[in-house]
Amino acid sequence: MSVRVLVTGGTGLVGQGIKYVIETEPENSTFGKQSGEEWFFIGSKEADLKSQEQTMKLFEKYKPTHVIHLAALVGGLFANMARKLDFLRDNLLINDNVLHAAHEFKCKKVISCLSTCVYPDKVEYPLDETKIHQGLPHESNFGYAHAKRLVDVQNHAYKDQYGDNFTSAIPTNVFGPHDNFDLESAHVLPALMHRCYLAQKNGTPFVVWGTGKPLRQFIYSRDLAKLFVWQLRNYESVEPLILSVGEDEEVSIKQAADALVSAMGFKGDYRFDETKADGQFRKPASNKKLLGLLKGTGFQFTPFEKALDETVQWFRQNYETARTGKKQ
Ligand code: NAP
Ligand code: GFB
Repeated sequence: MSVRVLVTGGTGLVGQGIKYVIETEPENSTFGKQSGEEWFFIGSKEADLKSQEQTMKLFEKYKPTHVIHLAALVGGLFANMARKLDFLRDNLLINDNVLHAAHEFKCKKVISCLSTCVYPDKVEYPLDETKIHQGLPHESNFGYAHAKRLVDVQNHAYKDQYGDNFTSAIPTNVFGPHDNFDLESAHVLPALMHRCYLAQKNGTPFVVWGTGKPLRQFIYSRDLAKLFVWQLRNYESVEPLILSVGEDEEVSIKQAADALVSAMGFKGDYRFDETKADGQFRKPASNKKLLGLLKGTGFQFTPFEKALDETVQWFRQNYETARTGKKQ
């Protein structure tokens, strides 16, 4: 029985991480492509998933048996603060179209992507899979957060009414090659990497936004990719699964910026612009459920510094073609 995996959002940070893993891990290994599998990595140029018609045409073309649904309007804190309606509406449209098409085409399994920022801002820590709906998300990204939370509701409704095998993953903050490095819309690590690169090139100060005090957990895109491949093959519950490094890996924005300065070998002036927002103070996610399920797979997280080094190297080598926003 052939397996045809459609990866929506396949041209982005996480999608390209999955493509890298599928293409580099040994065939038929735990995280590698299995014989008989075909993988399709789709971007918005092939189909605008906000359109139901284009979504149905995409599914008609590929007839996927499985879907890893990553496509979304995605951005860091500042993009979310500026465009709450867009982040709500675009993602509602994309998610409803993809899940509807997956149902119509009788896909055997769909994993959709939430994010640890969907969690309530005021809830007992650590965040685990049972707490998503226990309060309002942080004000800074309520549009995106509600659209993403609804995917969990949609999954339960498809399961309840039709028995569809739809589930979701909840990654923490992701970074890696093929990220969005645009200075205004990107997440913190790619934005700082780009800003530090320009400071080094132009001999100007490297400015980090906010106080540097908020805390985050960062997962390397290529590690997250392996977890998606594993979840597609081994996880059969409708309940979301947190895909994150451990709570003990939580670092402050300042610690992350310090690690970046060292990875970039930046020797110039480095300071904080406290007039810029800090956003949510912390969102500590527990990966206990995941680690319990991964026993025996041999999965290891890449050490943060190593992952940062690999990403810096990729960024320097691909600066001309990377998504840096400079062409706009
Ligand atoms: P990304 O690099 O911005 O990639 C987004 C992907 O979605 C791209 O392939 C993009 O296609 C596609 N896309 C966007 N709008 C589309 C549309 N209207 N129709 C079809 N495709 C569309 O984002 P990412 O960081 O890989 O995020 C992937 C998933 O992970 C998202 O669901 C996001 O919510 C989730 N996530 C990300 C993070 C993070 O820190 N990055 C953390 C937690 C969860 P184009 O290449 O054509 O633009
Ligand atoms: O990755 P980020 O933008 O998003 O991180 P969140 C924001 C934190 O990094 C804030 C600090 O504390 C910022 O003050 N920061 C410092 C910067 N310099 C910069 C910079 O140049 N750019 C950015 N972006 N931040 C997002 C959600 O929250 O998490 C999204 O808004 C998404 O919806 C993402 O889910 C995973 O971690 O705060």
